Amino acid sequence: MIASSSAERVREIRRKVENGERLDFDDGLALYAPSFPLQELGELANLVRERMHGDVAFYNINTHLNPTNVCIYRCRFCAFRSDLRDPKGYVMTEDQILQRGQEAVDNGCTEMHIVGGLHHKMPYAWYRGILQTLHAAFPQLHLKAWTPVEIGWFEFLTKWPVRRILEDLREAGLGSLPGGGAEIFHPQVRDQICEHKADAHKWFEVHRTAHQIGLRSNCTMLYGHLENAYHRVDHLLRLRELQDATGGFQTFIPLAFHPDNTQLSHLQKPSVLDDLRNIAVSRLLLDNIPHIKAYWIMLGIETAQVALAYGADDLDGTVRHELIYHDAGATTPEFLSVDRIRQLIEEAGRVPIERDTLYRRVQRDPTNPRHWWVDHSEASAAV
Ligand code: V47
Repeated sequence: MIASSSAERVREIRRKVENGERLDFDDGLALYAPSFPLQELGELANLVRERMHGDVAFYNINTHLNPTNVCIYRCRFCAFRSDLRDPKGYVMTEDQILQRGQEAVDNGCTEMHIVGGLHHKMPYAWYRGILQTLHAAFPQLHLKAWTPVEIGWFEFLTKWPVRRILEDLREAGLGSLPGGGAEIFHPQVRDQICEHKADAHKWFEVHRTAHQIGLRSNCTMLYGHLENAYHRVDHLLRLRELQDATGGFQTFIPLAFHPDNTQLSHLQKPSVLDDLRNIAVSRLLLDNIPHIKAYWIMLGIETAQVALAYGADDLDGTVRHELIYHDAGATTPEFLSVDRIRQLIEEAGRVPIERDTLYRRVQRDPTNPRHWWVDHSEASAAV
């Protein structure tokens, strides 16, 4: 039974969503309150999702590359990082990186997602060289690489401004920026989980600059650790504010915290209900970001499938070589085949559409699926 004031709040939010009005901070807090029925929240988020994308659900064929796990930082939520002298630490050679590029192309990948640690000894030229080597060998593969945490580190190494670094990386082959490193922007939480690394100001400076020079990027929020609803709403509205100014974000990915092997291993993993609530609230608050991604690696396949009815319109991709979540206890498979992803989307009552990193529809040669091209016809333009 919902208290009458809560019921009124639900009605008011429903009215706003149905009329396409923007939700405010207090609405965000109300959406996160357990008294806001999850089913109704999902229904509203689905209304917006269908308004934006109809029945379509996107996926891509992609792979991950983490060139090193050695990192100067010790973020409390991270199970992936290693100390310089720890036997777990690794640095990939150029040959290994090229092999991964070849494997990606052989598997028909359109995208490689590249992030890693801030290695104590590797110069900026090494990070830039990874892009240059891959781009020269596999020019069709979109390189979505480096977060503001790495870019901030490159700033320190080169003493160049952010804009010059991004332009230099783009020249080397950078296609877009992934959404990582955002965690929770509010200093009350950020100072407890990753106090040394790029703060909210730096994170936004990098994405703003990327958008200004014409690069697209993604954005994320790591939830389910020390933050509360206030910090989550604050985080989402900061993203919405930058998007109002630049329009450069393509997709938002809520990331559920996985505690195993981290300094926060005493915490519980967020529940499926919290996962679905986060998907739905982000669809409703981020009215200006086109896509909401249900990252199946992190949510689990079943929850990601349900999320397609709670505001999400994208499942991410086939994904190979993911380490960040698997090191932190994710039990999802290492990889999903295209047939399986399409089946999951169809079972959820949606129409699967393969996209590239920039959400353009991809066509494949049925006799040779490794051969692909972007469909530029107007009828097939991705939303
Ligand atoms: O920034 C690290 C998170 C992020 C853990 O742009 C953890 O398309 C949960 O940003 N439990 C990196 N989360 C991953 C990321 C991403 C993933 C998929 C797609 C895209 C995209 C971006 O992973 C980090 C951090 O927020 N993370 N450790 C952990 N133990």
